[in-house]
Amino acid sequence: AEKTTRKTHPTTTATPVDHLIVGAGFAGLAAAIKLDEAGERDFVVIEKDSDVGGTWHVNTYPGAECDVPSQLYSYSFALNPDWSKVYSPQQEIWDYTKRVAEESGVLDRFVFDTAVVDATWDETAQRWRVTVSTGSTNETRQYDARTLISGSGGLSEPRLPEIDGIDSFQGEIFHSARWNLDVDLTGKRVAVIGTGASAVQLVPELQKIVSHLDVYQRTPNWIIPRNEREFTGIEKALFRHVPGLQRAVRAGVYTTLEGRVPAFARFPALLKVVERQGKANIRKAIKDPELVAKVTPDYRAGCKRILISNAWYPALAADNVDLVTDPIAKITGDAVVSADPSTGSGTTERPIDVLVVATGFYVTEPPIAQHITGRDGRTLAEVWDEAGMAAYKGTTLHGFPNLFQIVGPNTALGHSSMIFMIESQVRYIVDAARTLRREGLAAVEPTAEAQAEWTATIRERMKPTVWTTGGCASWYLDKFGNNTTLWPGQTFTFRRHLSRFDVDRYDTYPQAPITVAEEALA
Ligand code: N01
Repeated sequence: AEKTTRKTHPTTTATPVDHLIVGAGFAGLAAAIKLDEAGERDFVVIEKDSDVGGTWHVNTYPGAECDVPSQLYSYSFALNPDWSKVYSPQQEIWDYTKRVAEESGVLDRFVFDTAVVDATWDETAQRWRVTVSTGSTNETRQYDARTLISGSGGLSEPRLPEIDGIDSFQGEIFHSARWNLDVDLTGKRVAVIGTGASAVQLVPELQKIVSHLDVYQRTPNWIIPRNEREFTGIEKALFRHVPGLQRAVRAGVYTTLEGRVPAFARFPALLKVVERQGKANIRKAIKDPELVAKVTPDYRAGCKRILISNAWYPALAADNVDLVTDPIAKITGDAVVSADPSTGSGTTERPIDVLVVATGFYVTEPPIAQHITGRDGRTLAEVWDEAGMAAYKGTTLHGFPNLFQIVGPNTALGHSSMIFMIESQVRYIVDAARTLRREGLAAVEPTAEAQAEWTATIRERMKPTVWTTGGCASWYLDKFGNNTTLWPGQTFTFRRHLSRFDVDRYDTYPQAPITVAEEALA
C-alpha cells in the first residue's frame, strides 16, 4: 500500500497542532470539549481576552442579562440546575462557562490574552500557518494547524459611531461592550447613544444612579414585557436530582420558541400580536402622548430583534431622563449637539460628563475575516466584500480548505438560543475531523457548486421573511440588502442539515505521499 504522511515544512519553527480553535466563548469551548471527547485531543484554543466566556466575559455593563430563557442557555451536555431566574444575569452565565471549562478538563490547551493576527492557507503543506500575538508584550508566535476552527463570535467587535467631533469629547467615553468599571456614574450627566438590546438593559440601571440621562434614539424597537421570576429552591433541587425533569422543561421552552418561526419566516402579518403586546407595554408606563409617539415603531415587529423589558419605558418616563430623537449633529468637548430636523437649522446642545455608545457591532464585515487568507491568496474579507457573507451550511467555505466557522453566515437566531446552533455546528465539525482522519485526507473544501446552492436556497427563503419585508433597516442585512446573518427556519432543520459531515459535497485532498528523501531521513 502507498505510504502516506503529511509533508514536513522545512523552515518553520511553528508549533504543529491538529486543530487551532479561535475564541473561548460558548462556541470555542464546545468545540474543544467535543473534539476532546472524540479523541481529537491535539488542539489549542486561542483567546484574545483573559478568560473563557466570550461575550459573557466582556459584556459587563450594568443590567447585562440574557434575553433568551436560562433553560435553553446551557449546553445540552452540561445542564445547569442552579440558574437563579428565568433570564440569567451575565455573571451567572460567565460563571457557568468557567465551571464547564474547568470540569471538562480541556483548559490545559487554552492560551489567553492572545489574538490571531494572521492565518494563511499553505497550499503546499495543506496546513494553516497561523500567527498569534500575545497581549502585553505583543510577542508573536506561529502555529501550523491542520484545521482552523473559528469561534470568534458574531457580535464581538464594537462599532463606534462616526459622529462629527466625537474624538474631541473630553469626558469618559466607552462602548457598551467595553464598559469602564472604574468610572462611577453616580450623580453624573450621561448620554447613551443607541436603543438596541444592550441599551435597553443598561439604561434603566443608569437612570437609577445618574443625575441626568439623555438617550439618543435613531429608531425605536418593539419591546414586550419580560416574564421574569426567580426559580424556587424546590425547582432547583428537582432540577438537580431529576435531570429528566429539567430536560422536559427545556424541551417545552424550546418547542414554544420554535412555534414562533413561521411568523418570522413565512407569515409576518402574525407578528401584529407582538405589536399589540408592545403597544400595551408602552401605554402601561408612558402617559405623555408625545413620548408614546416617539417610542412606537413604524415597522413590523420582528424586522429588528424583538426586545424584552419591563424597565425600559418606565426609565424613559422618569424625570431625570430625556429621549432625544433629533439626529445628532456633532459632539463637542463636553456636549452632544442635536439638529432640529423640521427646520433643518437650529441645534440643541446637551452638556454631559460621560458618553456611552451602545451602537452595536461589526456583524456583516467581521474584522477577523481580514486576517484569514485562503487558497488563492485572497482574504475572507475580500471575498465577502465582493458578494456578501456566505458559507456552506454556515460553516465551511469554498477557497478556504479546512476552515470551519462556528456562528458563520446565516446561523444566528432572533427567536431562540444560539447554543443549539453552536452544538449543531460543532457536531458537524467533529465529524469532519473524524472523516479527515479516517479517510487519510489532508484537506476538505466545499465545492463552489455546493456553497452556491446552499446560499441560493437561503436567499430564496429570505424573501417572504419579516427581516426582508418588515420595512426596517437592521444589522441582519448587509450592504447589498441581503440577510446574511440569520437562519431562516426552524433550528431542528438546521441541525438535520448538519447531522453528518457530507464529504460528497467537498473537494478532498489526500495527504501528500512521503517523498523518497524524507523516507531516507525517517
Ligand atoms: O446593538 P444594536 P446592541 N447614531 O446594533 C444605534 C445581542 N445582544 O449592542 O436602530 C445614532 O442592536 C442603532 O440605531 P438604528 C442581540 O442579538 C443580546 O444593542 O440602527 N444611533 C441602535 O439603536 C442584539 O441584537 C443580548 O437606527 C446609532 C443601536 O445604536 C445584538 O447583540 C443583550 C448610530 C445599536 O443597536 C446587538 O445589540 C445585548 C449612530 N451613528 C445584545 N449607530 C442578550 O440579552 C448605531 N446606532 C442575549
